[in-house]
Amino acid sequence: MTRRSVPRAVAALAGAALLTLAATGCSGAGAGDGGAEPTPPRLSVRDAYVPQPASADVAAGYLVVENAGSTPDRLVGVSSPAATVTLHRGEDGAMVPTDGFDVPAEGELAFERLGNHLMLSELAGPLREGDTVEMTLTFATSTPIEVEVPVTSMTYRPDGSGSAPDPAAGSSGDAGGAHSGHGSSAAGS
Ligand SMILES: [Cu+2]
Repeated sequence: MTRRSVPRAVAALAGAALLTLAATGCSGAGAGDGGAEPTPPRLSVRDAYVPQPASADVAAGYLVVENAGSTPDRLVGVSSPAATVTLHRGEDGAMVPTDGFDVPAEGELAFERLGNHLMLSELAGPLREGDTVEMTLTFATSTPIEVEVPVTSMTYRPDGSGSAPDPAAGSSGDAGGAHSGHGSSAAGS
């Protein structure tokens, strides 16, 4: 289940697949799955968060877009009343603006720290832990999805992996909620 993103590889593959499809006309990806009708993209969003920014001007947002359908889609834009949101690709520590991110069929598009992220600039006001940022995600195919994204502590990570739990992070110390225990977030549907 640890299918964390391999952003560049995935994007490249998906791009190639799209080109192939365009070149060959219609018909499925030809993946010998005989018979099964392709299902349209079925998207959902989870693990959305904006770490409380150190800056008054910019912040970053992260989330995961899941696609339960057998057709890929593409995130082409994000808007919010709280900020100007642009899509940034993280590459070797640098940020590169991009016009979209592919959401693979029966897969997921994952934004994560030091990687691809939503760049929030021109903040309408300061963002503090406990705030909520409304975002509308726009896709090439699917209808837009609205998400209420919680502003978390600066060091928050959705899975706690990568770094040991920070004992100094005194807030909301839900000890014991090992997996998926972020019941307090208002995100979702
Ligand atoms: Cu950025």
